[in-house]
Amino acid sequence: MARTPEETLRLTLALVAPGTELRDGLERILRGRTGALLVLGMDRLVESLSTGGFDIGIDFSPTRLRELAKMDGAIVVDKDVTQIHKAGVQLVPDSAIPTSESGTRHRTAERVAVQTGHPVITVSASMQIIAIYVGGIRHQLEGSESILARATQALATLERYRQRLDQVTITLSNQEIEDTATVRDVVQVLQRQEMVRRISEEISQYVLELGTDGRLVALQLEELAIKSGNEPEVVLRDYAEAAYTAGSSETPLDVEAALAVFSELSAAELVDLTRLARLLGFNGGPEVLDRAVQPQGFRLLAGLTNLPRAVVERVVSQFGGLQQLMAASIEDLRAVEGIGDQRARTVREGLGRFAEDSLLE
Ligand code: 3AT
Ligand code: 3AT
Ligand code: MN
Repeated sequence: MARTPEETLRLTLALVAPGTELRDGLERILRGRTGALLVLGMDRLVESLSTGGFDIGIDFSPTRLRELAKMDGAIVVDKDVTQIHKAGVQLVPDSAIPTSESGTRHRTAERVAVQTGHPVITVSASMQIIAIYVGGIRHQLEGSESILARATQALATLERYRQRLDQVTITLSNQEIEDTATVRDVVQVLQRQEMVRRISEEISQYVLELGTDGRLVALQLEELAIKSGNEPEVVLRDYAEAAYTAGSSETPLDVEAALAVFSELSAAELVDLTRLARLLGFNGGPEVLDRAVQPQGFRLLAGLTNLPRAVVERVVSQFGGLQQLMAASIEDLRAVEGIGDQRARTVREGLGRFAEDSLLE
């Protein structure tokens, strides 16, 4: 399947991240002030746009790249940047392709990127900048300091979002145990999970661009990102029957479809709790937020250690709701396939602990 320009850009950003041979070579060219025009991909089309120059066919290295960049013309490497195929070539892309650049190097780069679909990298001799062209996109590389500054700010935001998510998650768990959960409790968790996910995604992008300069950011991100078992999917599954049971919806929720809609919500829709309630099948005004709902128990069960997914599924379908599950004895639990003495006790004690914790709150 063809990649979108955005996906290709992401991959290219990883290829030129600090710590890579390609970045090393580009930095050398920048310091040498010669400039460069580099095509990342070799095929018949690139061949047909190339005139003059030399067929090289050697392994890629940063110093070789720097030496070849002293010549006029473009350098062609393969898409993984392991081989240098050509140097000193003049590229003649279709002049009908519009370009907003002015210098001949950059006009050529923009056109070749559009025409071939390969990423094209320029090092400007006159402006001392490195740019990546992919499809119609131009992305200027930044120094690690400025990316780190933005990453640090985003991490601080993530930390606040994560704290708030933890709060609303504890609240939901307590209400579920006491059978007093409302639509509001549920959609608040969904909202906070998605806010955490979105800012985490932004930070992953910085980590990719930072390469070896991003190790610390990557560690902090890992620590603050959403815990597995507390994803929107689990919450949606827990309440897939809720609107149906309440008579607000004709059918149970299609969790996959709801997830797809959820991840596409605009920032404005995401802060609107009644919009999120509609996602669960509760249509109407703010009053729907006070409707009582009961979970299936997927999320709380997932929080108990060592239970394989298949066993969680069976337990949930056996009891059909968290309250019934809370009322189940060890014998009841042991009757479920895949649940022996040990697991029955784990589930029983785990749920008991949730109940105690919730009374202590
Ligand atoms: P020098 O001896 O270096 O001046 P050259 O033939 O090696 O000439 P370069 O590739 O170094 O040429 O290009 C130098 C500048 O000439 C770069 C660009 O501003 C201009 N230039 C080259 N080809 C074209 C073109 N087809 N249209 C407009 N300007 C061009
Ligand atoms: P700088 O910012 O000055 O580096 P520019 O976009 O102003 O880039 P120039 O016209 O100054 O570009 O050309 C600089 C060099 O770019 C000249 C030549 O080595 C290379 N170059 C320009 N056009 C082509 C082309 N069509 N194919 C290969 N190399 C080219
Ligand atoms: Mn120039």
